[in-house]
Amino acid sequence: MKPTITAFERSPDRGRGLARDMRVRWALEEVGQPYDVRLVSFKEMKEPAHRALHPFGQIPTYEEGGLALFESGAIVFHIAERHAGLLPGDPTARARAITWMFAALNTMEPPILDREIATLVERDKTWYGERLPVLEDRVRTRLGELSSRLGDADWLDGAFSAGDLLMVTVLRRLSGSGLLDPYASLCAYIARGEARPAYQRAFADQLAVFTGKAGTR
Ligand code: GTB
Repeated sequence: MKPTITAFERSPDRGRGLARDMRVRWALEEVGQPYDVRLVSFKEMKEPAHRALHPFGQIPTYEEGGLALFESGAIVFHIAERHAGLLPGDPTARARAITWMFAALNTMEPPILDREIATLVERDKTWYGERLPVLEDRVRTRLGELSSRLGDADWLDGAFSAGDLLMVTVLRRLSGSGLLDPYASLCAYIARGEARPAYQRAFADQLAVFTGKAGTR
């Protein structure tokens, strides 16, 4: 059955692929699963019909037959479990790839998000100038640790996996911040992810929403 996902009708990122439907689109493209997209406004997201799918009134959601999911990580995991291509078959390699999915969302994303939120909503606070360097140091610490682990490998643990997919989407949230600049291997890692044909299709589709040229796949 063809799944339907939700995405912003008008994404605040202006088509830069930073909203979390991007990771779901990318996962679906990696496994070759066609999907439909239902675009929702900020108002619709908070209405009962959408909250029945997503208790927090957000995007993305995923509907497939009688199944309704929210949380981008859970959706990507579901896609990776149901289709070949995003998780290794070997049980131990699979467990390690899943560990990287959690690391992306639970260890890397929180400090990146804390910094991003501060730059968006705390700029006018008297303490912003003191807080920002603290938040940026926390991000740098994680980037340094991740960079050390990646070394000169292409992907975090052998072949490309859902762990890399989530990690690349999380790291992309730092684009334009300058924080990635000292980490050439992480920049190359992101570029490798972005060069994947499945990423490019997903990116083009979410950009088409912004430019008003969207269809369904
Ligand atoms: N933990 C949830 C998940 O992973 O699915 C978080 C979902 C979430 O934060 N959704 C956001 C949302 O619906 C969109 S992605 N926000 C509306 C609301 O809460 O009312 C977050 C996002 C938004 C904008 C940008 N941007 O402009 O760059 C980037 C990321």
